[in-house]
Amino acid sequence: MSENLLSGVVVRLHGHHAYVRTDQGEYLCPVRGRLKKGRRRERSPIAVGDRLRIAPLAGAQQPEASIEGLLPRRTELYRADPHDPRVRQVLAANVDLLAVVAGADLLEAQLATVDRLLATAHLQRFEPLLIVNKCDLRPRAELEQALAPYHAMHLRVLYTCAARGELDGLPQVLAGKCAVFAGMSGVGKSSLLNVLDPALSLRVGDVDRDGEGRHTTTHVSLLPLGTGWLVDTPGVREFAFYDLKPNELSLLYPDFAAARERCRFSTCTHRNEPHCGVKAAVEAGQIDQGRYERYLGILRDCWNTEQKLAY
Ligand SMILES: Nc1nc2c(ncn2[C@@H]2O[C@H](COP(=O)(O)OP(=O)(O)OP(=O)(O)O)[C@@H](O)[C@H]2O)c(=O)[nH]1
Ligand SMILES: [Mg+2]
Ligand SMILES: [Zn+2]
Repeated sequence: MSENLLSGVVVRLHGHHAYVRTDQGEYLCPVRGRLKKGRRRERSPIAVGDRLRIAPLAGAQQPEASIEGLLPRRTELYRADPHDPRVRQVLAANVDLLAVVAGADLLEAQLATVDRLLATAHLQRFEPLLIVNKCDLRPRAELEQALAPYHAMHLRVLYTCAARGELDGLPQVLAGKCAVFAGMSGVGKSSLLNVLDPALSLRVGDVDRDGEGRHTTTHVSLLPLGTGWLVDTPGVREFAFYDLKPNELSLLYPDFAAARERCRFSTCTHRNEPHCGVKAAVEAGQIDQGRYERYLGILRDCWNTEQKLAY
C-alpha cells in the first residue's frame, strides 16, 4: 500500500474537501474521520499549504484520494475565528512571507488593518512586506509621506500599479518563497497575482463608489509561481489576534521597542499607566502619533476579546 502513496500540497479547501496537487495531477480528498476532528478549538485540521501523503482511490470518475498523513507545518498564518474568538483559524500553512497589500486611494483608512497584519507577521515570524497598489491614483510623494513611520522602521515597501503592470521589484522579492497576499477587499491582491503570472487568470472584482471591494475572492488558494508559491486570500474586514494578552500587543511593534524599555511596569499597556516610556515617546514625537492611536484601537479589541473569553 505505502508504495502507492503520493506527496501533495493542499491548494484549496471547499466544504469537506481538500484539493491536493501532486506531480501526478490534482486530487480531491475528503477531509474526515480522525483528521477532521483534529485538535479541539481548531476550525479545520487542514489548511491551504499543508503537505500531505495521499492514497489515490481506484475507479473514481475524477481523481480522488484519501488523506493518509499530514506533515509537520513549518509556519502557520492564523487568526481568531471571526465567529468565535476561542477558535483558532489557520488561513495558510508553510508560508515564508506575508505581503500586506493596501490601496493607494484609501491608504490612510487601511492603516489599522495594515498594522494588525504587520503585527501578525512579527508574532508568527513571517518576513513582512508592505505593497501599496493603485499608485496610478495618487502622487508617490504623498504616499511616501503617509508611510514615513514605516520607512523609518526599515520595513520593505513596494509601490505598485497592477493596472499598468508596474511591480516595483516584487518578482525578485518573491523568488523561491511561499508568499501570502492579505489586505482589505478591492486593493488589488488578485490583480497583482495576475500580473505576476497572467496564466493564473484570477477573477478580479469591482469596487463600489467609496473604492471598497466586493469580496471577489471567496476562498484561500495556493498558486504556483516559478520556484515558489503564492497564496491569494479573500479581503479581510476583521483580523483578530488569537490568544494574545493585551500587554503582549506592543511587543509586536518594533518602533515601540526602545521606548518600552523606559516603562516602569513590565506589563505596561501604554494606555493610562504612570511613567510610561511609550506615551512619553509619542509626546516627544519619537513614536508616530497615528501608529500609537491605532495601537490603542487594537488594544481595545484585544481587551474586549479577553473580557468575552472570561465568561
Ligand atoms: N486604478 C487601479 N485599479 C486597480 C489596480 N489594481 C487593481 N485595480 C482594480 O481594483 C479592483 C479590485 O481588484 P481585485 O484584484 O479584485 O482586488 P482584491 O484585493 O483581490 O479583492 P478581493 O478579492 O475582494 O479581496 C478591480 O476593479 C481592479 O481592476 C491599480 O493598480 N490601479
Ligand atoms: Mg481577490
Ligand atoms: Zn508603557
